[in-house]
Amino acid sequence: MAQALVRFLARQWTERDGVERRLIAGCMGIFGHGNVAGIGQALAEQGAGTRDPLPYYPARNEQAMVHTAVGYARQSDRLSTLACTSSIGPGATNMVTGAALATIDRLPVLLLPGDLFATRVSSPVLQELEDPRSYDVSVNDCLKPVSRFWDRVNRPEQLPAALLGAMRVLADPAETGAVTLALPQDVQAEAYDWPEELFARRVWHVARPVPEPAALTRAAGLLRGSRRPLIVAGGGVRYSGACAELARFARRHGVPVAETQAGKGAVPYDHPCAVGAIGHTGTRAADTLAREADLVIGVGTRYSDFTTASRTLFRQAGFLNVNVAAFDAAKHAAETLVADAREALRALDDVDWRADPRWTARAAELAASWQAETDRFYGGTELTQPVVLGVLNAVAAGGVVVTAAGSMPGDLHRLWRASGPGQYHVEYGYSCMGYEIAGGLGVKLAAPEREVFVLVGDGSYLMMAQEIATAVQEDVKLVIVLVDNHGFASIGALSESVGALRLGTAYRTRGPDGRLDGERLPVDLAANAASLGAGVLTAADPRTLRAALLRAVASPRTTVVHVETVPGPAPAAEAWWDVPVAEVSGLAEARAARERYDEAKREQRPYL
Ligand SMILES: Cc1ncc(C[n+]2csc(CCOP(=O)(O)OP(=O)(O)O)c2C)c(N)n1
Ligand SMILES: [Mg+2]
Repeated sequence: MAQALVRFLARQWTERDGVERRLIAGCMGIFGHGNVAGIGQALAEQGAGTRDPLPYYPARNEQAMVHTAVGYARQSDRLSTLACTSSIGPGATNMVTGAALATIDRLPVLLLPGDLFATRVSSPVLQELEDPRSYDVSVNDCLKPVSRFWDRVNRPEQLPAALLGAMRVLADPAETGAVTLALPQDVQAEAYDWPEELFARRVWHVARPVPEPAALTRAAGLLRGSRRPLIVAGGGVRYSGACAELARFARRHGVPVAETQAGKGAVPYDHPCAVGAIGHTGTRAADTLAREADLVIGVGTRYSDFTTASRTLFRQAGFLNVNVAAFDAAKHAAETLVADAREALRALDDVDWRADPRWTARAAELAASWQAETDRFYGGTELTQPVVLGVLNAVAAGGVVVTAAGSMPGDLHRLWRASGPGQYHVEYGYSCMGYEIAGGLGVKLAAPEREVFVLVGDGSYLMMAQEIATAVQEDVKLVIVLVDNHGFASIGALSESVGALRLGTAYRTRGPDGRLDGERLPVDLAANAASLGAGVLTAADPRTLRAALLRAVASPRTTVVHVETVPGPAPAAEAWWDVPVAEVSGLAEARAARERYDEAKREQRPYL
């Protein structure tokens, strides 16, 4: 059965706009009982005699290999991804976090956890959960709520339907996410007479649904009634390949374009209508316009709380949502265009209408003043985090910057200048510490021609640095900028702002009074990176940082540039984020925080 599965996966293709790609371009994995004798044996046996072998990439941690598959899928605009095979038990549950990330980020990954014997003859097996209420439960059931498709193949006969169901969801732009096929270990090893057609080359045509005429008429009516429109561009713009259409639509109709984390880079930062990041991590330009806009045109966005500033940002606007997923289109009681972003923008482009020219001009002025502010943040002489980003931004032109959690996503969202699609890769649906290096590996596997710059904080690095070894093994070159501020700068600041006194957010030893306020931990992250096989460079000021980055770019091997940052000016939030504060407390700090919270909360709207 596992041999059939591997053979099938190697024969699946996607097609969009006449271009065909392998749907499953390879398989990440870690072997143990539950996959070594099934899929492991099948992967080992394929090869010379097979026309399209499935490349195999051994990883170090199962969560990380799902991140790698996600990075691969996102860089491939969801048209190609990787499979991930794990043993039963901990190998499988390690994938739960990666699966949640993929599903939240609307990115296709195929998970193949091993499972208990379908016959149950050897139960309880090593790592079996043993639910006393039902023998039909295994730890793989944890993957159900985080998967868009989940099936357990209890008999070989079930495999063909399970595979077709899995491929349909992986190739469906509206329904995609993690797809799990739980594979009982005995069934993987069973023989079965498969129909030859199962192994025929199969092409999954990725749909570009066009807008319904009546919905288009309603949308045109909304546009004509708007004088102060604002586009919120999400990840869907890029996945649909609609960046050029968006740039043209914005210019032609004079509509400012603000971007979410997933949408950043949809239009070049210097496009005449670009106003940059929106929301809690937004620019003053975009957030000011958001407060005044009379119509928000959401394109391919899921409207996370960071985008809407927890529903405080849009005060006068109605919503027109273009989304291939009806679920996202319907948010905020919007007028909906359930369609592919490129098709919808082409159709809307024909509407004879323009925004108020004073609004368009004001947006351009606000954007220019934000660019001047970015220059100020980028231009310091000390190694603050914005200065690190500025030096990197100048070196990284044309490359891809990758990060996920901590204080860098916010600074990057506001400051980073992306001049084209696919240059900005911040995982912010799950904002998962540990995504950075593993995800960057996936980006580079998908786009070997591009320089990939991974930005990782010391906290995230300590959570999941081990995939450096996988990058070394695969001779996949990453430039990893390790930004060391000795703890959780982001959560430290958040903790202070909610009256939690920065508890547990700095990496310190216990002091004499038992608090974690002693010496800095004697942890040498540069030595750690070198031990995993990376080249290591350090930088102490902007000049040496630039030199180190240029050396890392010139080097053929994965290189970690270790930077210790100093506290300094950084762009502040222009809009709120709802993090509830203790309603009663003995601490004056918490009481003051609650007062600020109650004040901000008054601005929250239901968007009905
Ligand atoms: C897996 C996971 N655990 C916890 C969090 C909550 N969290 C967000 S940022 C952060 C600290 C990140 O520290 P670091 O990587 O050093 O970045 P810095 O905040 O210092 O920039 C934490 C704990 C998270 N996002 N992901
Ligand atoms: Mg840190």
